[in-house]
Amino acid sequence: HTAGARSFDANDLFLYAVTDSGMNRKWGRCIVDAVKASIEGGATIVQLREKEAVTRDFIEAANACLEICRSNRVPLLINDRVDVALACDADGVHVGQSDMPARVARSILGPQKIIGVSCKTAAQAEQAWADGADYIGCGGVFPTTTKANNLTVGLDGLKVVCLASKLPVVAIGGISAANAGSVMEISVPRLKGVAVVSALFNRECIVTEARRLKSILMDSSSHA
Ligand code: TZP
Ligand code: MG
Repeated sequence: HTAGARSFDANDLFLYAVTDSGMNRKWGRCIVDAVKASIEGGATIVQLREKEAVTRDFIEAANACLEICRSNRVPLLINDRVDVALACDADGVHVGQSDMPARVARSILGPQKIIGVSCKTAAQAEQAWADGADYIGCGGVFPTTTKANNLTVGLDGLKVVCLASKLPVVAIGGISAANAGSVMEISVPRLKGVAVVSALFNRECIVTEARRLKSILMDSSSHA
C-alpha cells in the first residue's frame, strides 16, 4: 500500500472474530485451525486475545495466524500487547481502557497500523478518536460469561456511543446468531459489524457458525 495511507477498511469490522484459548482447549483445537475456520466461514478481521499465553507462545501463535490471515487478506490484530504486535509485524492492536493509551500505541506503532479501543461511553469514544484510533469496540452489549465483571451497555448504550462516535464501531459482548440481527437493526451509520468470541469459538463447527452469522448480518444490514 501507499506510504502514509492507513491500511484499515471499516468494512473489515463486519464479522470480527476474537479468539479465546480456553474455548480452543475445550474443543481440542489449535489456534491456527480455529482462526482458519473462522476465515473460511467469512470472518473479516481476527483479533488474537490470548489472556493466559506466555509471551513466547503468544508471539508464536501470532506468527502462525498471520500467515493464514495474510494469505486470505484478513487483518490480524493483537489484544493488549503492542510489543507482540510489533514483534510479529501484525496489522495492529486492540486496547481496552486499562491498557496502553491509544495515543501511546499510535506513537509506537506509527500511522499505518490499525488501532482499536474498547469504549462504553460517548466520552471514551471521543477520546479514542482524539488519540488517533481507527475504530472502537463498544460493549458488552449483552451479558456474557466470556469476560468477567464486564458491565453491559445494552442496545441503547451502543446506540448512544455510535451516534457520538467519529470512528467506525463494532459491537461486542453476548452477540450470537440469536441477537446479531437486533444489533445491526439499530441502524446507526457508524455501526459496521459485530465482534464475537463464544458464538464462533465455543461451538462445534466454527465454519458453520461464521457462515450463519455472516448471512444474518448481510440480511439485517441490507434493509438497514
Ligand atoms: N469485551 C467486551 S465483552 C467481551 C469482550 C472481549 C467478550 C465477548 O465475548 P462473547 O463470547 O462474544 O460474549
Ligand atoms: Mg485489554
